[in-house]
Amino acid sequence: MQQVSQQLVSQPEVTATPMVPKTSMMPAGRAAGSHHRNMSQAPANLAGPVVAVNQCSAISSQRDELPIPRIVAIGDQSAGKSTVVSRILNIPLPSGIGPSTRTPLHIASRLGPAKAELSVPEQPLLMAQGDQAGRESWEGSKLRSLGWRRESGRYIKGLLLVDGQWPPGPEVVKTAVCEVTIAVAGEWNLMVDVELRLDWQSDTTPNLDIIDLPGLVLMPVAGQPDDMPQQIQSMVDKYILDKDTLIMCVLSGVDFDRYDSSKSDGDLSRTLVVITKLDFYRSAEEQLCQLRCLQEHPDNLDHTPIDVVVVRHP
Ligand SMILES: Nc1nc2c(ncn2[C@@H]2O[C@H](COP(=O)(O)OP(=O)(O)OP(=O)(O)O)[C@@H](O)[C@H]2O)c(=O)[nH]1
Ligand SMILES: [Mg+2]
Repeated sequence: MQQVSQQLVSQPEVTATPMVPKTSMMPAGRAAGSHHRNMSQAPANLAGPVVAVNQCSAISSQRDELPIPRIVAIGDQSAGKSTVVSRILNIPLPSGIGPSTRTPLHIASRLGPAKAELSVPEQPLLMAQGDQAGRESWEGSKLRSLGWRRESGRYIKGLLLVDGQWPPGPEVVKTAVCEVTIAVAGEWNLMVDVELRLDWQSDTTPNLDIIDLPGLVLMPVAGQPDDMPQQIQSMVDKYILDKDTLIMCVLSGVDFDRYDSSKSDGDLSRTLVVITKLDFYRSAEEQLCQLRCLQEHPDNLDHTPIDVVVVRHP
């Protein structure tokens, strides 16, 4: 997890706040396990790095078996989740005012031969009831008219040009995500728990799973059922349940007061906080003041997230 955090910080447009990463607060005694024999020879201030190097060596032989890091992006609606995910993986994704992400989008980024495919399970695109049950719905046939194919229980759209050239054009992913979102969730404001999967592979892409979720809301808007806020919360709860998943909690810099650690893992031990939109505050002083608000937030007095990073708008 710390490694992921460091990758984020090293993005050109990202700067870190002074908050101390949780992993660096580990007591030296606990870090120096008996199986790290070199520890006794290391100067005290190098203990941490030496342990880390030893641990890396110990696991390097099992490297192929290490699980792919998995990050889920959560936060309030329009906080900037998709924008941050776009920047991490360099994939232009739909974003904008109002509910933009309306289904979970699982991006499976892998190192390998060029491949870019968006897919969705076929079930929501089949007729549910009546004589026609199980047959392709109007939305399914519309998708096929837009270049999607039906294969192995899924609707799939290839996003590379026929010659397989990497990367896909700048609008291609956005367009495909919008097409399939409309097919499974309708034209308007509905959110549905139907996971889209983007297989994204090239010789320059990292091995990483990121899931971009719909944003949390307090109240339903026109066209949404009354329990839309609870439905979205359930989606988030389901995705953050896995103890090996890192939670990237995206906060708008203009809405700190709405931060609530109960929306994430309670003790924040799996949470990385990303703060967006500080550019709304013109002066550096105002921006610092907002950062202090977060650090002084009661929820954070007892718990420290893995890291807090501030992202700059392009
Ligand atoms: N000024 C400014 N605008 C931002 C920043 N980050 C995102 N935005 C804008 O905020 C709007 C919402 O961004 P999204 O990335 O779609 O937000 P989201 O959290 O994914 O939204 P939902 O999927 O609807 O929950 C877009 O118009 C972005 O361009 C930022 O740091 N500064
Ligand atoms: Mg979004």
